[in-house]
Amino acid sequence: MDRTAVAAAFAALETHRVEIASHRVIDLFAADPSRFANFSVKLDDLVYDYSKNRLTKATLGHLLDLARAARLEERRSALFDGEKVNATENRPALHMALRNFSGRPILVDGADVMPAVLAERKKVAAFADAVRGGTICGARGDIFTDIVNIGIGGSDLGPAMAARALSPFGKPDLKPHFVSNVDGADIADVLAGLDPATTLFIVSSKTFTTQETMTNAASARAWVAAALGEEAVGDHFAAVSTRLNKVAEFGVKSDRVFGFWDWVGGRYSMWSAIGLSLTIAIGPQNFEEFLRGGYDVDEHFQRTPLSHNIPVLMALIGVWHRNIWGYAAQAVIPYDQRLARFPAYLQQLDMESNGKSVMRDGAPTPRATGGIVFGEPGTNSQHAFFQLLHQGTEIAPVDFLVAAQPTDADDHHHTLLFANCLAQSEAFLRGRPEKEVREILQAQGLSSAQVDELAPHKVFSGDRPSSTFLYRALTPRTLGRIVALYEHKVFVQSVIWDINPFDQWGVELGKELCNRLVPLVADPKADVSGLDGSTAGLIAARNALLGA
Ligand code: G6Q
Repeated sequence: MDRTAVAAAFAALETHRVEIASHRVIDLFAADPSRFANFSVKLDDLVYDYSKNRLTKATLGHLLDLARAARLEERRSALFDGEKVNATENRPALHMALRNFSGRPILVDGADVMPAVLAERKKVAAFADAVRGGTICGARGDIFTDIVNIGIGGSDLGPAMAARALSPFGKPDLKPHFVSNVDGADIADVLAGLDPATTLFIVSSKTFTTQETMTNAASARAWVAAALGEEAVGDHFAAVSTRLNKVAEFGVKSDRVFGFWDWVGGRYSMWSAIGLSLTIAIGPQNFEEFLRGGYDVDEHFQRTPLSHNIPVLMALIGVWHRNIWGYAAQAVIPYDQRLARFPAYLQQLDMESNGKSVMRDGAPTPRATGGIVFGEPGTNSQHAFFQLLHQGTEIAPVDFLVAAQPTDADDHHHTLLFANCLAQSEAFLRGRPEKEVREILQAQGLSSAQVDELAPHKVFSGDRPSSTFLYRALTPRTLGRIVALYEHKVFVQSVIWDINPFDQWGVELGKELCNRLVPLVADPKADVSGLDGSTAGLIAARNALLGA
């Protein structure tokens, strides 16, 4: 990247900010009756409306200059060409190969990975069909009714989010469950409702060393063995990993082990065999539709001019908000209850990828990188934290996601849901000025003293940014598109900030310190004098509470 050109593009954006600051977005709509058409893009049935953000054609021009200065197109080619874009781990990031329907080869170190990708997908599909059809069953011949995925982070959040999102595409007599936390309450609560004879566990772990997953897998194994006998274990476990030797040590039958590759990052792995639980839940055909949704976006991202390229626009608008306006948070509000886990999924995708303070060459970043992502479904969030979004001192741009029609719910409910979604984005845009508040209060018959007292509390500044994603219905293909749009958005932002979005060294220190603390926590007599005062004090306080 040309850092001087990037700095110049940022400086131009700063200057432009001053020019545009006095324009209210609602006035931009009044001045341009085609604003919605001019500032929205379609990808098949998905509409991305970004017209409610404070930006004009000139803003987009400056943002596109920034993208070019950062050599976005070159970096995008490097990503898709399988270059080792994850330099600190010396590997490419090629999750796009997992959803490549082009028939074109994808090379890693000169070798086409597609034959192996397709073979593994076929194996997953055959296993999923056999479990769904009852030809693969439990040790006592029972048909599986419950699938428990044991995994964490990238080996949990994607499949868990998608299984919930796509539950109408599931089989009523086959329920997916997800256990992730090392807190024993997690697995205990899931197992409490299950019958070992009809439960299949999938241990999902890229490394097959993760503390939480290995601990939960051991507990699940013991639960099966206690109920059905040690010899039954093999019939009740499958595994997904890149470390096939470690899986063999755990005792999973070799024909129930599914692999993927180190060029698939954990948080990008739901497209791989890590999606096994999801594939069993919704069936291989629906899973393929999900993959096709991802592929639609890969094609769109690679072939659409930057000015109409949805992930590029999402990313640049995010940079405009983050770096030029200083907004530190981004809310993601699905008006779609089944996307309840989408904000959590996105938190990992975005914050683990772009929560970095050094650039690719190790130098400190000169400007802010990834912000805080949070969200909950609407309408629930309206009754919780929207107060701050409307009237608080922090401004958090909002992404709304909403379907045109419900997948299988009541139309009247959906009309209300949809109207709520639009009402919120309209309120963020329009606000309610003091003059209007006063008129309303006067019309309600309040005295002028009462109006003076109440009016300031009822003013909404408005002019708060939001974007809306509208899609026909939450189908597997739509979900694939939504996930891939955000993946590429995160990538584009990493290019602008010149950071590596594919590593996650920030999660290592805690793991290391935990390993050191486990024996000190386990043994009340352990010498904790080498620890800081708070950590030692908390261990001692716990020991006291336990009477140890
Ligand atoms: C994701 C991260 C991380 C990872 C988990 C689980 O990008 O690498 O969230 O997915 O730590 O790791 P394993 O799959 O190796 O158990």
